[in-house]
Amino acid sequence: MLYPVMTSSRLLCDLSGIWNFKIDKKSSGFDENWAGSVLSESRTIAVPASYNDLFDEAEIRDHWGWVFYQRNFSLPAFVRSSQRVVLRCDAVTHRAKVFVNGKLVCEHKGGFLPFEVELGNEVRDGENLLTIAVNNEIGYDTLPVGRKGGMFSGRGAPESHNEPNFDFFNYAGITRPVKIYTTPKSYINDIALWNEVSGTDAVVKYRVEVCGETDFGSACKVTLRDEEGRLVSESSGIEGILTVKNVRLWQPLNAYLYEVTVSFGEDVYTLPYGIRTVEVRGNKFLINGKAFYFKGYGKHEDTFPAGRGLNLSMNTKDISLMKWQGANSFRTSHYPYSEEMMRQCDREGLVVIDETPAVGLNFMFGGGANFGKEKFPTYDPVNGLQTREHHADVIRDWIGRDKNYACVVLWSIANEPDSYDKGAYDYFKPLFDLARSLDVQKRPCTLVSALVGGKPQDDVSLRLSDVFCINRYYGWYFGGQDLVAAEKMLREEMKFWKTTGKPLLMTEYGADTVAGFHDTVPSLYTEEYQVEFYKMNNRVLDECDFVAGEHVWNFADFATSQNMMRVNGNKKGIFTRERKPKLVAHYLKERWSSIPNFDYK
Ligand code: BDP
Repeated sequence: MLYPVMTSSRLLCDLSGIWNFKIDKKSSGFDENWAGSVLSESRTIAVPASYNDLFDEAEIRDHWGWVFYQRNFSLPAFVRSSQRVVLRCDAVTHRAKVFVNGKLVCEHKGGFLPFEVELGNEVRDGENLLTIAVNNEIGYDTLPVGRKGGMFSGRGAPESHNEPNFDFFNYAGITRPVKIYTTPKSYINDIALWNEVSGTDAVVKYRVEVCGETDFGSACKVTLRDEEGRLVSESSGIEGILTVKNVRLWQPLNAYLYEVTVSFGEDVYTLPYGIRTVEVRGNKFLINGKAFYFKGYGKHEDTFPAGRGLNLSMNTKDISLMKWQGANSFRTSHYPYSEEMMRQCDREGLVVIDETPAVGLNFMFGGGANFGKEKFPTYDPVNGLQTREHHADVIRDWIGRDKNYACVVLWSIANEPDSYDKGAYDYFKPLFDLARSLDVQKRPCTLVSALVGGKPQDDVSLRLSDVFCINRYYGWYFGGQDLVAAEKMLREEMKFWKTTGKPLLMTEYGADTVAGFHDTVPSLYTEEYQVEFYKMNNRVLDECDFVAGEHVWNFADFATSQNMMRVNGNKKGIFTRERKPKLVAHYLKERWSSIPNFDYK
């Protein structure tokens, strides 16, 4: 799906701003047809944002079920008569029903990817009433995975609340902008770009999907311009190649973006495109033919008080901090991030491991989905996960959205699924096949593995992934405060990964650290311990020539559900939630500044 932009043929209108808002306490909003008229007793709310932290009421923060958002819009008559009008929601978490003037125009499941609907006769002259009902319930059939109720359900506590099977707050709402854009009646529906580089030259291949009534192939024209706007190459037809002599490559932290413009009939669409190659060869991860070393973080879209709401200024700040620290990459743990962030990373040269919202696909975690109840295997056909089809749909939409970004170099199909169970191969094999068939750039695929419920030797990732990604907490959950023992265990495990002959990325390792806690000797939760923890782990990683990168957990402290393991959220940040550095931030800055992006190993 194309990111909506304004061009000489398309209008774009961002409906971000102040909307009306009401939580559906009694689940009566649909029966009472709230979408059919102006919401009574509503309050105002910012869009985009998660609603949870915007009001000072536990009832709203912890609400389970539907909430209603509403606003008016009107469209100039000349636009409606001459163009297609499309309503696009960039992300509504987790489920949405969209109504225009009381009529249901579309429904969507999945909280981190865009969806859109063409508006026809539903739009009338003058004011139109737009209502978006949003649901935050998570279950065995949603991504991320959770369940209804909690550990005390059935013992007097209310059943109706979310029990996430993942370690981040279940923020919900209209978390990214809602937009209206227009196109001519015959229009460009999608563009896929990929490239080959040989020597100093490159060819960019393209495929355009068009809809409408014009004479297809011949009416499509494509140009490629350099950053100064000079024409580099042109072609025609819905498929073709663009030749680029003396190519300027997109490089990590040294981005270069060409501009591809497609015109079809009256329609025009322009997108930036970085030319680079990605390849796994032996135990190296190559970008533009050179062995890249990932330095960076697992992150979250998590700020106060917007929750997971698009926060452009914090994204800018985060990129600045990453560069300050000498990092070159991050993973979109544990869901696809906003398109604005992806486009910014393309511009800034940040390398991205792009992840689906498939987190919590694991019934082996102690306090997780099956707490206090009978344990079922994760992939049990009746009582286990019911996410297969949805996971496939998500992969289609996710690669459809992110396929052209140069910054994306690796697809992560899931985070810490139950990858040791015998059902894992049957679950994941079709999803890997699907991702590989959809991506015209043929990027490598992976899943991110924990060490819960099996041995590395039995991990299904060994049979499916091009690159192995592991989350390991030696010196925290494993080995606790005994860094000497933890170091031994990590070194021991690394012996196995060396035998695989493929690159290994440490995608998570970290220790909870409360900013301001100090000691002369390293003790758990202090800033000094976090430094010693990373020094120990990095010492081992540095010994391993097959380790192609280190992503610390986490970039910043973040909000989680409340529980005894979390002191007002997860405190493994290198930065606080407000983005102030902990002691370890300076250690990592020194380390990463002296590690080159290429040929470190
Ligand atoms: C890993 C998860 C991550 C958690 C982290 C932790 O991938 O989401 O936040 O552990 O415990 O298992 O801090």
